[in-house]
Amino acid sequence: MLKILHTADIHLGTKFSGLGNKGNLQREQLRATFKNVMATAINQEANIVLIAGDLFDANQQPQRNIDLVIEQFNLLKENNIPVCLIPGTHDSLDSSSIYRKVDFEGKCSNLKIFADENISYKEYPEFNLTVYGKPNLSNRSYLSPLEGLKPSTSSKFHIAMAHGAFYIPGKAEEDDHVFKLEEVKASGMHYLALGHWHRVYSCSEKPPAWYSGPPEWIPGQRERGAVLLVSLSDSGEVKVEPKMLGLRDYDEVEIDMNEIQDLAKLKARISEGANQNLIRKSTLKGLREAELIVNPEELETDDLGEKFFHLKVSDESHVKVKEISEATYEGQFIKAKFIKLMNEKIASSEGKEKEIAESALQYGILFLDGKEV
Ligand SMILES: [Mn+2]
Repeated sequence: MLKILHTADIHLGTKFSGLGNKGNLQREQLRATFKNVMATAINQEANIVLIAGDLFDANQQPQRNIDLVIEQFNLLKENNIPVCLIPGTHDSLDSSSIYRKVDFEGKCSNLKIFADENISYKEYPEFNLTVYGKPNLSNRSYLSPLEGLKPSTSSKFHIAMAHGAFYIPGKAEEDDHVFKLEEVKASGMHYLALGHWHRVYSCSEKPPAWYSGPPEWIPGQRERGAVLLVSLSDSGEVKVEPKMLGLRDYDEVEIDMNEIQDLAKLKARISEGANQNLIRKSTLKGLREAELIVNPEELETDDLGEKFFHLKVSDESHVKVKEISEATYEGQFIKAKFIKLMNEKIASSEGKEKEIAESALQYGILFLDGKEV
């Protein structure tokens, strides 16, 4: 039995400037979760650790992140655990790559970085395993990271690492290091450890090919990532067990202001399910009563904001105009005409279309009154 810890997209050095004064805390948490990933490999007695790209968020890194990686890889070494990595799209193997500036392999004898332009491999006879991979040479490429992949040794187990986008018709951008299901199927691998997509996702059952996602929350991520504990039995059976190690979580809540009568109700809605490790983006939509004054910045920083790790409130709602009738705007030809036309439209439509027409009337009046819409 062979046990692998597969991680990717850790993005050490992410700045988190969108988190304001909490950015520093999340930068530290990213480092802490990385340590936790390595500790998990040791606790779970993994035979090997695979990092499928984007260990770093950028090729420019503070020395302390470089030191952290070296320290942690050496911790694996003390526990007789080798580690393989490929440069991804954020830490690609270009001319200014961090992997050219720092001799990680010289400082961590248990580390293999796949740096050949084409697929290369490393054998681990003690595990009857061969690992395959190639680096991303730039942020963008039309080449498949699986091109040329095939079993090249007599090992029992063959495992590949790749960093790129799984081809889904109409979804993938052609120059995003795209690979196809056919390539996965024809690879002859027992498992493919993928990086690049920031979510846990299985592309193929046979052979299993998984994205792990980032272990800790990074900007733009909507679903929790994990590390994957992959066990391969002698009979060739593969088991993939996602383990959520990240501390911080993220969600988005949209609030229809048509349903909110006062500030207390608004606060109650925003704080539903709040916790100290949650990053929440609340967007206020629709039409709101004129009496209800909303100040996003105040909401973010007062007792409401303190219920979250970070709260962002965006106000996209508009004040409802009371009793719009032609009579109100008598003598104002354009407004009166607009109201007449819109009221006809409202009367003659139903369902979603009616709602849109009603909003259009409200927004149109705001606009004609010279308000910012
Ligand atoms: Mn990434």
